Amino acid sequence: MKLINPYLLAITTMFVMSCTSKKEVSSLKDSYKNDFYIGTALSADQIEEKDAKVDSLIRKEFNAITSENIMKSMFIHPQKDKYDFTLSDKYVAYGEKNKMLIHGHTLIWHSQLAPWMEQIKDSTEMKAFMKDHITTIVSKYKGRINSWDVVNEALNDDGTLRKSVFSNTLGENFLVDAFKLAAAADPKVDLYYNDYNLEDPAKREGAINLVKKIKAAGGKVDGIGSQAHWKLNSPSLEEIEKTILDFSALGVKVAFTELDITVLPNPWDLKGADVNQKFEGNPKMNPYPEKLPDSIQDKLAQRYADIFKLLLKHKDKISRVTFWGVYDGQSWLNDWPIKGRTNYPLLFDAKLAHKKAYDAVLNLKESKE
Ligand code: 9MR
Repeated sequence: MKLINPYLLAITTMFVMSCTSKKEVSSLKDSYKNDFYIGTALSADQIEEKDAKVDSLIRKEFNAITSENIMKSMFIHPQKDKYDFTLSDKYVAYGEKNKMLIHGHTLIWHSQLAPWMEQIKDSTEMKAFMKDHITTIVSKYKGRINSWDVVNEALNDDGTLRKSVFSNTLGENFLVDAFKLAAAADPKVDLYYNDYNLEDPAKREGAINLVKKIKAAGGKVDGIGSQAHWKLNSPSLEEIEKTILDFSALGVKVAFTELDITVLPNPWDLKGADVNQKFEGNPKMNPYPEKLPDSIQDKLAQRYADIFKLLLKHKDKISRVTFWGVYDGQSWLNDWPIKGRTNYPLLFDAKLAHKKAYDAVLNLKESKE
């Protein structure tokens, strides 16, 4: 009988152990630490660390955070002479405690405005509002927040300026004013324009023109955020790549700021994230209420792998990739465009377990390192 070589056995055991421990310590943020920040949007409960399991997942996997809702105008500035910084203070403290990149979302957006803001009638009132709102919030967190979405979703899908209380009172100049005010309040913070469907050529062109105009008028724009609310088969990798190249050619950073991938049918073929679109439900529109079939799970994993492969190719141009939520159960896509569905757009499932898509994103790195 042949004896087992003890030397060989020790080497093999060490090898197996090192592979296992590597898998155990792997995380998104560590695997991508030399490429770009990996972020997540945080809900109010997550900022307040209400669920210890979710909290340890956030701290393990992500090194950048965005406030999903709590810094929007209606929450942070509910009345003309009243700000409420209770949750935003906790949010910034959370990011500092965990040494994360802290992103502020968002200063000027037509949606989730406090009712009193909707009543602003003319340019004088609007200028006064913007000066107070932007200066107060940005100065308060000066040196503590790393980057801001200064203006969110100013464009229509055809690339023209969206009608809003801002454009109605100030025209396109509201963007120039917003970027100037933010830079004056914190000259070192990174300032972003953020929008969805930017991979569509017409809207992309609109964003490029907007950023050029803001810069030409003396505004500082450091980056463009493509929200990246995407589908299994669109936008194409070609359009995503063009977007990265076109934006970085403007001399700004490119961030993917609200990444998620819907797997549910959409009869209206909606793209992006216009929050004004709401539709009544239909059971046929909710085909996977219990479990995502393996075939779709595989497609989702492949889609994420394809996307991250492309992002890695252009890592020198990309500052941050942020998922819009930590796990599937909390995603806004369970309630949009139809309320009460079960969607599977992120890398962690409703029970916080890794999905195939998570492994696909990590494997891109581990096969190389
Ligand atoms: O995820 C957010 C959801 O909880 C809110 O109900 C919704 C309200 O407008 O906003 C969602 O986040 C949006 C983000 O702030 C801007 N881009 C589109 C996002 C999805 O609607």
